[in-house]
Amino acid sequence: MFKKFFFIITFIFSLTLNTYAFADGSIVGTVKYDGPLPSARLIHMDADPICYAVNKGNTHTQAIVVGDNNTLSDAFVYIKNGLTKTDYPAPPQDVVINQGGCNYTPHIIGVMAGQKVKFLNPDGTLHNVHGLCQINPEFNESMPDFRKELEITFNKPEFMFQVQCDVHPWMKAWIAVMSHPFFTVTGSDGKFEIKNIPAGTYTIEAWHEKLESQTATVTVTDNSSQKIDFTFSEPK
Ligand SMILES: [Cu+2]
Repeated sequence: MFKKFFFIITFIFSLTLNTYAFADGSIVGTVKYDGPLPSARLIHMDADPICYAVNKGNTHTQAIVVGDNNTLSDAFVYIKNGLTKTDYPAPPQDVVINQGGCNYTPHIIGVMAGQKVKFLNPDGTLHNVHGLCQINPEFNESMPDFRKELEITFNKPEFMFQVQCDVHPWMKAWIAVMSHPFFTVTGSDGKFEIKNIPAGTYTIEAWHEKLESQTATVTVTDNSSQKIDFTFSEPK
């Protein structure tokens, strides 16, 4: 009886140890911008009375958005090279881009090939979702006020293409269609974390639409959290 109990305990302990020993690593860090800030650009929302009403007037935008301590928003951080596995399945969740307020939110997304992207149109005005893809088929879909959702699936990996609204020329978003799940976009705190990375040596890139990309090489080991910070300074 005791022997059997001892065996079970040893077995459970070894399972726990194995799970721990083979847990994947992660990469964390902060993205900053220390260059000159372009002046805020006026968006003429009054080109469309509905956009103007939702925003309660005209708005301003900045091509480069920084938070406290120069932390950079909308940087796309991802594994560029080094993965050995290639068959990562697309997650079942949709990635949503909201056109509310006549702006795309979020401004930049990553999605896996085969994963669905859903464009929402809550304002009751006309939009036109024009994807300037080159590897995936280019698309140009009208979304009149009554068309509240548009679903598009990109089947081939394609790094960064622009989506624009031909009705409201200030509306621009960016999409990266990825072959793997190791990517993220920074918020206003500039922080990023990419989890569940198998042990290996990788090239990590931080991409921003207006700034020269930054890369770093990092070796991820099991159970480790590697830290990399990126600082942008050069406009493209
Ligand atoms: Cu629009």
